[in-house]
Amino acid sequence: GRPTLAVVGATGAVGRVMLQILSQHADIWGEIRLLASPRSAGRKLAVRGEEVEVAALSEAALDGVDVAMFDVPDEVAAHWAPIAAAKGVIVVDNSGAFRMDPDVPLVVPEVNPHTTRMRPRGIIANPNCTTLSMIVALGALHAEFGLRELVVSSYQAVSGAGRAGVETLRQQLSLVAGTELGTNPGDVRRAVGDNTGPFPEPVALNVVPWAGSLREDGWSSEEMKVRDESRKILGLPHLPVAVTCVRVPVVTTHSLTVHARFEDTVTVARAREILATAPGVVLFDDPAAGEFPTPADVVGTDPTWVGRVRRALDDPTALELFVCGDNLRKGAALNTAQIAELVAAELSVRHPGKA
Ligand code: 2RA
Repeated sequence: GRPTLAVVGATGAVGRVMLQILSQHADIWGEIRLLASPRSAGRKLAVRGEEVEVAALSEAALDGVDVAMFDVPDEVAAHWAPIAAAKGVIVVDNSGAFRMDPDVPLVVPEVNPHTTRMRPRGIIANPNCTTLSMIVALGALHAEFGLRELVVSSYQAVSGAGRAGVETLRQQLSLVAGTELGTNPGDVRRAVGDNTGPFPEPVALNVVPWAGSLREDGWSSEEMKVRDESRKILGLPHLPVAVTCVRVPVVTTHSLTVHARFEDTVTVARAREILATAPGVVLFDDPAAGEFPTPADVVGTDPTWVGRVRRALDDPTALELFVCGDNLRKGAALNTAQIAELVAAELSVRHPGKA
């Protein structure tokens, strides 16, 4: 029969979007099993138009599974992905636990699909949502122009921090709506109180220059991920990357400003042609007509949207871009689903009788 899929972490922010995507894409899977922590077991979720009961993740729950998509905290993935792989399950993992492991490919199907098969541990990693929100557009430009340096700033949506991030923003917005807060230092903080959820500062009526945990020399874990993952995906281990990650009061869809320097002189005309034709990218760039992507319009869509394409004023080898991508779709669930679909196609070629 067709391959059996397990969705591990089915009840989370990404898991929910995953179930929608599985209901919208070609129906290539046999059984789809929904797994989560024991706390969520017994709940029923809709996938492919049917209610499926969530089971607790256990070794037995992985019996007979061909491919498992994991969207769980790093430590849960670090423990369970190798257990699943030892049972012959091919794991597509969206945690940070394996992304930089040299024996685990970090796959973006539009950019490096060939690496999917290079998986000695039986584990394939899905990149972080911030990297994914820009990398399809950058991969297309790199293939043509040869990337030499990247300078980026992110404008990250609160759902990147999961359902708790979304609940925190909504609650804070309800506390500040209709007030004149935002006019005196600290007034938003006092109104919001200790309720900053997964963020170090209030995110309503604010921007917070922080995502993730503290790393060496003042860098955040999110900034290190953008640098390390971009280098690995593009196959440019020494690419200079300067990055600042910032949280903004947007529910879903990460945005980035990008300064990309290339090997040689670039033209906006050629860059626009590449972006307009690259699979997975939409060029939406006509400032005279007021057209550029914004997260409020991009949310819920699949592609990476690119606007504000300009040549750097002081460097004819560099481009400036504004990029938006839905962090729960291409940034997480969609890319994971695309990888799993590549694996399923590979399995059906290997076992034609089974497919
Ligand atoms: C965030 N990228 O937006 C992170 C987590 N996946 O918080």
